[in-house]
Amino acid sequence: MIKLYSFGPSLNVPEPSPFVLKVNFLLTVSKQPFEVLSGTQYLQKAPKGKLPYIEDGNKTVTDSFFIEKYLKDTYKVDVNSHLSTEQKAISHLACASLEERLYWCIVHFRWVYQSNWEIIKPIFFGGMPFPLNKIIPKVARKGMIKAMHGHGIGRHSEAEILQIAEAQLHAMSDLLGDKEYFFNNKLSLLDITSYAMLVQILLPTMPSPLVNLTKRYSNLVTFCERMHTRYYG
Ligand SMILES: N[C@@H](CCC(=O)N[C@@H](CS)C(=O)NCC(=O)O)C(=O)O
Repeated sequence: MIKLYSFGPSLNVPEPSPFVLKVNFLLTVSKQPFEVLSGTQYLQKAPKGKLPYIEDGNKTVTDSFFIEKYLKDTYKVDVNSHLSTEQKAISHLACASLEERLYWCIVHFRWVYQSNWEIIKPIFFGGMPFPLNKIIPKVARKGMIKAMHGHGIGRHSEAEILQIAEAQLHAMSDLLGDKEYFFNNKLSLLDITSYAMLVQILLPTMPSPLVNLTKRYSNLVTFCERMHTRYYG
């Protein structure tokens, strides 16, 4: 059976990592038997130092991109099989854009935005014994801020990060329109990736300018609620 290594439900979402949630979603809809192993200890064991990764027998696959490819190659799990060549190309570019841009806006409003950091700190690190519960959050936050600087998002002001988020949400909203799914009235990877991102903004009780901005796109809010009820209700 496939083992999926994850953080585990928190912040009112099935998974606080959009990448883990994407893989969980893919495995769920593929009806592939799988087991979820949750906990931050798996981050230390992760071959690339990030979650998700999966184990399937003696095979280990890391990164949601390679896991998606592995599931397609090995188990013929292909949620994009109903897409035209052009739709596949749009889907690929849109998913990559959400994962490389919108994701980092979400990270900013979790790890840098002070009032939300105060919320996530006890949730993510509160279970650690003293003095680790004092040291690890500081180290983790510093590491995240360094990663954000390396990526580039960390060099922008909050107002600029919101402009980046707005461009992403606007494009997503225009592409979805009043449809139920992005393409052909049927679930595809872009729906899964979009849901996995949007739910991180809309479901946790962590107010921020990013939440207010996202709520202005009513079709995205409805989409996220519908996907959540249908697949994780
Ligand atoms: N490209 C990777 C991204 C995975 C990723 O960024 N995971 C984050 C959680 S959302 C992580 O494990 N971060 C831990 C760290 O950077 O120390 C994928 O698609 O799986």
